Amino acid sequence: MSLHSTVCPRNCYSTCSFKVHVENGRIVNMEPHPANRATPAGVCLKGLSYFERAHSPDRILYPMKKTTGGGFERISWDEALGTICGRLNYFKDNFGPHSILFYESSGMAGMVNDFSSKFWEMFGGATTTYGNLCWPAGLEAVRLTLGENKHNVPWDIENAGLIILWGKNPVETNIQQMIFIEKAQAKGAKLVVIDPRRSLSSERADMLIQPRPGTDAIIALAIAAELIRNGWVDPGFIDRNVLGFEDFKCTVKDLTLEKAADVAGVPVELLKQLSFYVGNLKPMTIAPGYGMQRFSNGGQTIRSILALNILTGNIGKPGACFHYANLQSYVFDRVKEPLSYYPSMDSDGVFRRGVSKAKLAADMVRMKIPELKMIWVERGNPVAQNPDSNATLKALRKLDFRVVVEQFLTDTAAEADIILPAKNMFEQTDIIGSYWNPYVQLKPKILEPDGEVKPETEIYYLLAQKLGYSKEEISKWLPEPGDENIQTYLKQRMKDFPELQWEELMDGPVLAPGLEEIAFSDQNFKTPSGKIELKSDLAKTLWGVNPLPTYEELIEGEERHKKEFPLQLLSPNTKNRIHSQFGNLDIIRQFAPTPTLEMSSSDALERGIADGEMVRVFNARGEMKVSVKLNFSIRKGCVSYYNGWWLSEGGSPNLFSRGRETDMGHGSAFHDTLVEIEKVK
Ligand SMILES: Nc1nc2c(c(=O)[nH]1)N[C@H]1C(S)=C(S)[C@@H](COP(=O)(O)OP(=O)(O)OC[C@H]3O[C@@H](n4cnc5c(=O)[nH]c(N)nc54)[C@H](O)[C@@H]3O)O[C@H]1N2
Ligand SMILES: Nc1nc2c(c(=O)[nH]1)N[C@H]1C(S)=C(S)[C@@H](COP(=O)(O)OP(=O)(O)OC[C@H]3O[C@@H](n4cnc5c(=O)[nH]c(N)nc54)[C@H](O)[C@@H]3O)O[C@H]1N2
Ligand SMILES: [Mo]
Repeated sequence: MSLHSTVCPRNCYSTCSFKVHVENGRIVNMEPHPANRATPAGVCLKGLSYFERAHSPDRILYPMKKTTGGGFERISWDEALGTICGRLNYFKDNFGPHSILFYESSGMAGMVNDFSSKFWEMFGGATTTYGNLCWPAGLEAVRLTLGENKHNVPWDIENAGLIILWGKNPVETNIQQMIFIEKAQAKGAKLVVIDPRRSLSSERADMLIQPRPGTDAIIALAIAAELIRNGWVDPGFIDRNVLGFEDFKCTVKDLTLEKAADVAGVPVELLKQLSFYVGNLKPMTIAPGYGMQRFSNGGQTIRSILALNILTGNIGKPGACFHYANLQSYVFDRVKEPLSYYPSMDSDGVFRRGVSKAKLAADMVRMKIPELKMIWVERGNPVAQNPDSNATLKALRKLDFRVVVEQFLTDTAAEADIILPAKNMFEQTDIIGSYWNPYVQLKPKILEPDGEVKPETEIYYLLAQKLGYSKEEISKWLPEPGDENIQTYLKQRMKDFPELQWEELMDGPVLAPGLEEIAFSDQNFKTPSGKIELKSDLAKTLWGVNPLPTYEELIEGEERHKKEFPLQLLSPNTKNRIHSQFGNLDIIRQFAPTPTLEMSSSDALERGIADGEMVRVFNARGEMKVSVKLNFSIRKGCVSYYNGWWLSEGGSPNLFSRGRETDMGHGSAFHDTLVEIEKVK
């Protein structure tokens, strides 16, 4: 038996460290890794399901090709790569390399992913994507205001006197954060949750405010105005550090709590109480979620909420923090959110072209000169996870050829002409950063894959050989097959950081070099003015939004749509999945066997719908039939359906979402979505 330290590479805040015991090529046990102060409790249910996931009978273990009947049959690697090579050459010769779309997403984190882009660069380019489905509106909002995305270490929340989970549901999405929240509560901290749903996190809270979705900015701005009126601000901090306070004060001065309560549909008493808390309970940590910024006004909303930390001086001190994203552990790769990759001839003479992830379907169809002919999908499930599933299916079907690298037969893999079997987390060495905990972590290769699974690096290497590139040429771009070559590459990259030693990383997590436990404690802000930019001219220049934080009405929330499709569809994350992963495993299915839509009893009553009945959910873009669960915990006028369900399991919430970008950062406004619901007769 052997024991290994490793880290979960899923796209999740926690990025838990854990130890695995391996016997006869299989995992037999897992335990928490005590060296990670942020994740001492070990992995969640999904982590435990890695037992099943690694050896699931449903896992794709061999290259497959689509049969004429629409099913899949096993083929050899030689045939798979030969076919792909033929198509790549044909499209490149006849239409140019940009007729091929390289689509990658967030299914597996790690530095080694960079080699995928290297292959396409070697190939002569390809159309790629820009933006991101997840968090970029908020990232850009924080970057514009504070200059950088970083926050205090997770365990610092214990020092807070007031914690606001503003549109974040850590009981499901960041379970380890609850450890520190509960410690703070034990010391007397107040916990406030702001969420249209009575989420599992709100069960632990002192106060729950349930706003109409997309109205958080007006709540934050009205509270800001109240703080200014009552003198509950920190003038010393503002004088020293803040640009634009007077302008801000001027724009919010007439905004009342009554007005915000009216727009957001919440009791004004709660806003009064919350204003008092924000102004008087110190220090304050606000943990804003990513769910809340997936609206057309998402960036401005995050800027508005951040204003509360700024006015009260709750930045750069223990317990005082805006916990959006902590990118301090990405030491190798300062996360760069590309502003845009519109077709351009760059100064290096290379033609680059990108499609927006948020508008994937529409952009794919729109591409001309050259038109898209082929897609290569890796680490993503765009049919289920990108907006407007029906449009995505249509765009995929319009292509001549589709390759999907996958572990399971997802909705996207089902569209492929060729599926290549993808590695899992135990089958290749990599280094993993986290956007929440502050460690650099090593994920060693500890299992030989079942079947004929190969990591992407090897797939690309073999493909390059098939395409006729010489060994010398390939070696400029890709490592030779074999995990030892990956390790050599990672060790090479680590040379810049003497604090990071391979042997230590093999034992467990290592704090990121240069880590600031209390972010911004030096009051150094990397904005154009060097101050916190409450007023950001860059916000206007780059994104055309007001330089000051403002409240903007949601686009799809206009009255004309409200009549036809009166219900706002929320599609939050569930503890049972990471997006579209894990739901197909038996261990998870026992807790979530079938997709269910949550609806308020009062909306159901108006439609003659009873608990447990089948309903038809529909809007202009799609429909699905699922069972309904009635409760009083969701705000009237909203319905909720977890994202991650596959179309083939009953329906994705993205059947209804529109491909639309957020106000900044090229994010995706998934939650600006309206539907109607009727009983299935
Ligand atoms: N178990 C699990 N954990 C995960 C993930 C997962 O899929 N499963 N995904 C990871 C990833 S990639 C991400 S991006 C994060 C997301 O982490 P979170 O942001 O915590 O997750 P969400 O469920 O998207 O949104 C949180 C809450 O926002 C609420 N909400 C929706 N609209 C509004 C609004 O207008 N205002 C307010 N105030 N609240 C609103 C929802 O009801 C939901 O309860 O989680 C990460 N962790
Ligand atoms: N309606 C709605 N839609 C949403 C959201 C929402 O809140 N509402 N949230 C959005 C957010 S925040 C995110 S982050 C995205 C996530 O959406 P995606 O980025 O598409 O991620 P996943 O669904 O987690 O994983 C995609 C696939 O990667 C595969 N995979 C795992 N490891 C590997 C590997 O090593 N190699 C290869 N080739 N494949 C691998 C998995 O099997 C899985 O099928 O969804 C977005 N979609
Ligand atoms: Mo995400």
